[in-house]
Amino acid sequence: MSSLNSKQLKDYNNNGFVAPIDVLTSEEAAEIKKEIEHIEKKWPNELIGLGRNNVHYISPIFDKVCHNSKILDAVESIIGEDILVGGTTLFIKDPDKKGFVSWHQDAKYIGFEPYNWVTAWLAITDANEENGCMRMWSGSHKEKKSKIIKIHMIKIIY
Ligand SMILES: O=C(O)CCC(=O)C(=O)O
Repeated sequence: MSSLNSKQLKDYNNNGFVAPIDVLTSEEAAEIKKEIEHIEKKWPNELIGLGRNNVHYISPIFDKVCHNSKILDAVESIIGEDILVGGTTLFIKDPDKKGFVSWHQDAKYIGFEPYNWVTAWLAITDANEENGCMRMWSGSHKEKKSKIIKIHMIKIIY
């Protein structure tokens, strides 16, 4: 079922993104955060580097996120009902870490062509400019792929 209205679709086409979309209840967000903390405690070296990719393969909680009907309905509004999850990535922003994600275009790094896929960026805790929210460069999807290098929540690629 498509869920984006015509204004949201227009925003998506003009800006390259649509936000915010209310997806998780606070209970669901808390469950996901608890799962991350559980994995970090039980397997302290797993959610590091490439280990942050595709956690939905091993975690039923993350698998559930991939099947979240609110996300899928929004994705369907853009690419239709034939949907495949291409991967998930965790961007864990611990308060004591100074890391950052520089400007980049996902198309340059993800490796799927043609570029008819979408990504869903999902905040598990409150995200703001002080603690590391995502910033989008409005309209940059209409420009050629940039030469900006990616240095380094959940991202789900549909
Ligand atoms: O969460 C961020 O700050 C960046 C996420 C990101 O790079 C991405 O979704 O491609």
